[in-house]
Order: sequence, then structure tokens, then C-alpha cells
Amino acid sequence: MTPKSELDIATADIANATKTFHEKVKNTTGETSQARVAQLASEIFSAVHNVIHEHQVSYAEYDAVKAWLIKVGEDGEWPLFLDVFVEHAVEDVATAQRPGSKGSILGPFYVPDAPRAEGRITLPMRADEPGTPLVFRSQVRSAEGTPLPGAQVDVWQSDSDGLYSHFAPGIPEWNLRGIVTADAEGRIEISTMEPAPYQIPHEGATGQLIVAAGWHAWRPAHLHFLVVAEGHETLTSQLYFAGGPYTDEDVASAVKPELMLNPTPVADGSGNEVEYDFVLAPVDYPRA
Ligand code: MBD
Ligand code: FE
Repeated sequence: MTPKSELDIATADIANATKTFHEKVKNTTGETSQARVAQLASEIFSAVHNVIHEHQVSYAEYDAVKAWLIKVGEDGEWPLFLDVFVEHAVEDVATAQRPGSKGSILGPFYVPDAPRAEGRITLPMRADEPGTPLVFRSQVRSAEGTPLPGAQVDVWQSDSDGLYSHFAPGIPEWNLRGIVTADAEGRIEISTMEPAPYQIPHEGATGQLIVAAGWHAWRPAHLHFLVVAEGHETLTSQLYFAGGPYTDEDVASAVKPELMLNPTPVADGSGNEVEYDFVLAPVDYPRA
């Protein structure tokens, strides 16, 4: 498919997220009881009915929302819309009692099975990849204190124009994506380029809502991580840059104070470096 306009580019871009989402969930059952479905569905309907009564929603407004919901699907934006406006609450509930590092939402741009390497890696990038070089070091440990050798750290990020490989046309397949295995001390080192603040695709239905409400479409610059270690809960995280633009007004509400990086210049002037350790909860951590 050859994109013909900005709109086509954005649509091609985000529709891929529907495909990768289906791949991710195809082996999960998602079983739940009839009672749970009935309770949650009826409470959601009640909440909607209450808003309609309280704000005297008109037929014109109902039809506008109906047309907009249809367009979310046509634009392939359900993964984008839900991950931006809903996922953060699910993440809060899922991790509220978990010891170890705070996490954040997965978002729509994760792709499984990125290229793997061990110990110290440079993420796949173009020869002329723009941006400020960043060396990211981490030790992966258990909340019980021991390092976790063999832990897998899956990292993905936008380039310095805010474009993600696999979703934006013209970016090499695995650009700025990789999986690194921790060494005998649980340590990894990743050389990459600092990401830039990122504007979510705003040409489709999600952007239409943002414009209609007078909001903005920006996320602060961020690195995404999935940290997997045997016997431990997988940590889904995002790390941000302290004091950077939009850290206080993320459209996806996915920033937490514990997720801030403070990179410092490397002595030889080659870029910046930072360390941030990942602490994972044992699978059997106590839940109230
Ligand atoms: C992103 O890059 C992202 O991380 C989220 C959560 C939503 C849209 C784009
Ligand atoms: Fe992202």
C-alpha cells in the first residue's frame, strides 16, 4: 500500500496496532464468569445513562458520538484510543500492591520477537540515526534482593521524530527495538538515541476528539520496557526524562514520579548516560 496523503500515512501507521494486538492475545483465553460480565457491563451502561441524564444529552450529540465511535473502528484506532485513555487505570489496579519498580502502560506500539543480544548492545538503528546518543545501564533484581541473571529486557522507542518502526512507513523493520539478556550479575547496557516528545497520531478519530475537546496530543519523550525473569511478574514500564516537555501533561496519563531518568553527559562528550535498575516482584508476592 502506497500512502497518498497525511491521512493515509496515519491510518496505515496505527492500523498495524490492531494486528499486533490480535497476535498478542491469540493464545489467551480471557475467560470470565457470567456474573462478572453482567455486573461490569450493567455498571458501564449505568454510568453512560447517568451522564446522558445529568447533562441532557441530545439526539444530535448521540448521533455525533455514534458516528465517531464507528470512525474509531474504521480508522483502526481502537488500540490507540483505549491505550491512551483507559489502560492507565487498568495498570494501576493490576500493580497497586506489587513490590519492586513501578510500571506503566504497554501502549499500542509493542511488537514481540525483536532481535536478541546479550550483555551490552546497541539497538538496531540507521547509520545516520538522528538524536543524542544515550547509554542506558540497568541491573535487574528481585524484590527479594538477588540479581536476576538471564532476565530479558525488551526495549522499544520512537526515533527523534517520534516515529516507531513497524508503524511508520519508511523506517527499517526493527529500528530502535531489541531484546537484551542480563549477564551473570543481572546487568545490561543499551546504547541508543534519546527519544523525543511524541505526538500520538492525530489525523484520525482519536485526534478528532482531542481537537474537539481542545486538548493536546502529546506524550513526553519515553523509552518502553518489558522486563521478563523466571519466577517473577513481568514488569511493563516506560521511563521519561526529568523536567522534559509534557512530563506533567501526558495525554496518556502514564507518567509517575518514580519513572524519571536524569541522564548526565558522558565525559568524552559522546552523548548522555543513565542508570535505572529494574526490581521485579516474585510471582507469589502477597496480595491483600
Ligand atoms: C505511544 O507511543 C504510546 O506509548 C502510547 C501509550 C500511546 C500512543 C503512542
Ligand atoms: Fe510510546
